[in-house]
Amino acid sequence: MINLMRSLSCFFAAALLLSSCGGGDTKSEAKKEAPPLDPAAIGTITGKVTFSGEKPASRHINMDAVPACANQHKGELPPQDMVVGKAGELKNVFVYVKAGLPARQWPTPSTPVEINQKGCLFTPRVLGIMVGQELVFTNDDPTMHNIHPTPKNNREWNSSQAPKGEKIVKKFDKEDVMIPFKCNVHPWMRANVGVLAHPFFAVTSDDGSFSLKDLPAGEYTLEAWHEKLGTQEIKVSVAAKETKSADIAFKK
Ligand SMILES: [Cu+2]
Repeated sequence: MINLMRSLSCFFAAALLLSSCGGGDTKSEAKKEAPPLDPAAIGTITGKVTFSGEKPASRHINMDAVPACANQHKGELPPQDMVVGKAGELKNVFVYVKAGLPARQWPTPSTPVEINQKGCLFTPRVLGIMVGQELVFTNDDPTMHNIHPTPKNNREWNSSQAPKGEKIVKKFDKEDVMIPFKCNVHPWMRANVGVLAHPFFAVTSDDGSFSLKDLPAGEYTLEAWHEKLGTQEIKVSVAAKETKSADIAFKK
């Protein structure tokens, strides 16, 4: 009877306070950070992303209307949305683990990531951050910029930044692959940010390479995202202490 009374009062308390009874607060328990991974049980996936075929149409950037920015570039500025090397090396591909990770919490880095506006370009153009990690915007230009993300899962916002103005610090509280950013003043300015709840993502460099380090041994689905070419998925398994090679090819 006492147990029944306790259960009932617990039920009503829960209904009134929207809090759980017995077994602790599972939400806050789930948020506790898991212990570090065993270094003997992790591996690396590394690879190269290439593009073959006919390049999709891509626009040259003409910023003659803004001499303060145009002056910062020598000659014609090549397209930024499709950067391909001589052997098809594809730059600015966001590669990340889409599925296969163990269910656990991954600590949010305390170091922020930065996007600078210089010569009327967002730099870097593509990057990844974790949920809750700080994203800092700086403006090195002697001109006003505007930062305007249009997310799928996070709140849309829109902030203007004065010439060489105060930095703007933002966070995203939900996963989002990818968030497009634009500048409402300069229509060619674009950036793309992937927000994930884990740290297993990379952006390909000039040589098309990427590396996903400290992955628990397992079988994964990787997705590669490119702003003009869309997405590709591959399955890769990595064993403990292994460095697995996994190349990704985009064709058009
Ligand atoms: Cu701008």
